[in-house]
Amino acid sequence: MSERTLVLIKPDGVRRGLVGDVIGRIERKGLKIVAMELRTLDADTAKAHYAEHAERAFFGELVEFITSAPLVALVVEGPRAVEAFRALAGLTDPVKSAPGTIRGDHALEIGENVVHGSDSTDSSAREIKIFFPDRF
Ligand code: DAT
Ligand code: MG
Repeated sequence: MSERTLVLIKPDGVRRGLVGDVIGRIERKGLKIVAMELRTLDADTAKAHYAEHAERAFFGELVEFITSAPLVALVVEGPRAVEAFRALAGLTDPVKSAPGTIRGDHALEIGENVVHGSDSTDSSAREIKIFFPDRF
């Protein structure tokens, strides 16, 4: 059964010229891009997106970073798209991520780990509504 996930190519990924790499991996996997936009987030949108982390010590830094420069937001669709993209992305900690994954190939720091992918279909529904309120 087809599902949708929200993918972000975070400001570090855009700044480092990794948009093509990430999109290429999504397409080669067979997932379909059904929405895509380059934009700079305002603080309220960033806080809404990361609401589950509001009490964490790194929340301020996280909001600062994700609003610091343009990111690319995508809605990606396919069979088990949530799990499929999380597998492409690798683990939250890039050093623990296997080479061959986006984070395993491109990052060293937890705070600058190139991409976001929704962690469940409940999360993807919530996140897609934040980024593309009128589209789905
Ligand atoms: P993921 O992005 O793999 O879903 P998460 O939802 O636990 O990970 O955290 C969201 C983002 O917050 C993560 O991509 C980077 C940042 N983050 C998580 N844990 C962190 C930590 N211990 N220190 C700094 N930033 C952290
Ligand atoms: Mg998460």
